[in-house]
Amino acid sequence: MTLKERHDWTKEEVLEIYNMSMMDLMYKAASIHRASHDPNVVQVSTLLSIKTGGCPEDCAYCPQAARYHTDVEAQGMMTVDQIKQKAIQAKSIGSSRLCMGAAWRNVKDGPEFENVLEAVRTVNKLDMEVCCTLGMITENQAKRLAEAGLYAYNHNLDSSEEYYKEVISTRGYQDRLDTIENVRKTSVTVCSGGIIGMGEKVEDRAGMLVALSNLVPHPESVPINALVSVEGTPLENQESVEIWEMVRMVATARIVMPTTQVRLSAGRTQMSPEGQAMCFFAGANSIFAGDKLLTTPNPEISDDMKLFAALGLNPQKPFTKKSKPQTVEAEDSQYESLGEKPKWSRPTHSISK
Ligand code: SAM
Ligand code: DTB
Ligand code: SF4
Repeated sequence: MTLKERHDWTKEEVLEIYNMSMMDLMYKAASIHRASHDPNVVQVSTLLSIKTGGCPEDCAYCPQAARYHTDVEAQGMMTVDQIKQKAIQAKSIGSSRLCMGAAWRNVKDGPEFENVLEAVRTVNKLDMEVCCTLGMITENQAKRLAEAGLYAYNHNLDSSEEYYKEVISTRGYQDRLDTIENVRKTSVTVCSGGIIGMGEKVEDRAGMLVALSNLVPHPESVPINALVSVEGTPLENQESVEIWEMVRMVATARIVMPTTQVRLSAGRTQMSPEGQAMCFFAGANSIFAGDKLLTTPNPEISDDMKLFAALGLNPQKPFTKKSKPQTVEAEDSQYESLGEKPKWSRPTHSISK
């Protein structure tokens, strides 16, 4: 069965899928999943916060926003050597990808970005897929990351365009789309998804999936996060999502974006092994492993491996979906730091949360 990538899903169609009977929904999603993926293989990635906290943005869900009083201790940029050690550790637990996160609104040209580029070169040479999530980036910054050997760039749409305004006021949805477009001008793959459980309506979840599936081509990976409600953030009292909602969201993402890797991301500590198994059956084929996400807890690797063994799942090998990028050394680089001062938007609304 070859499945045509559709970019014209309507919100009504997506809602109809999301609201199907659970048995029909899981069966449909699992059938579509099998046409493009090995159902017994799950990608394992490790997250690493290379610059933590102190972020100027007001994302209502995020423990790293400087303006909220959370337990997160701000930490400056890690050295390349520290990052390399963490990458080696991640590889030893079976991760094929390292995703490096920085609590930045956007990338600024300068020594910290040069450090990130060097870290990308170093981790790519360890034969791991390298992903970065650094906030908004320009075309030149995306090209420099690609040259260093970046495999993927994560930049989430987070919710529907309408609900985004309720949880973030310091940047606009279009800035997110523009960054994704900048990544698309390079060979770097796109990782973009969002969060459920922030108080949004089911229509917003459908709206987010429509926005993601409108991207041409579809993002190679789509993380579905369940909100981790952190004390001190505006969303601290949000009730955790029910597993059924997670299964529905994963299954719907799988159906509208058949060849994408759908990642069961934040929120797994709240999910039973059986609940996670349902998500894998419904088309999730990627997880974050290791006892920490960026700043919040994640299941122990030993528990994940027990679950993999019980279900007969195998970790995906690196570069299964796309070949390893070449690393161009700094001295041979075609693109230089432009010292850009991009004008990312400054919306004027305030958030209701
Ligand atoms: N600062 C960069 C940015 O916002 O693009 C990169 C790091 S940011 C922490 C990456 C993503 O983590 C966010 O877009 C959001 O989807 C997710 N995230 C942050 N806090 C979360 C939380 N409490 N629960 C679930 N997901 C969260
Ligand atoms: C994504 O969609 N989820 C990850 C990754 N991309 C960067 C981040 C989850 C963060 C959860 C909150 C924390 O640990 O700080
Ligand atoms: Fe900053 Fe990213 Fe957290 Fe928003 S999600 S506050 S941009 S680290």
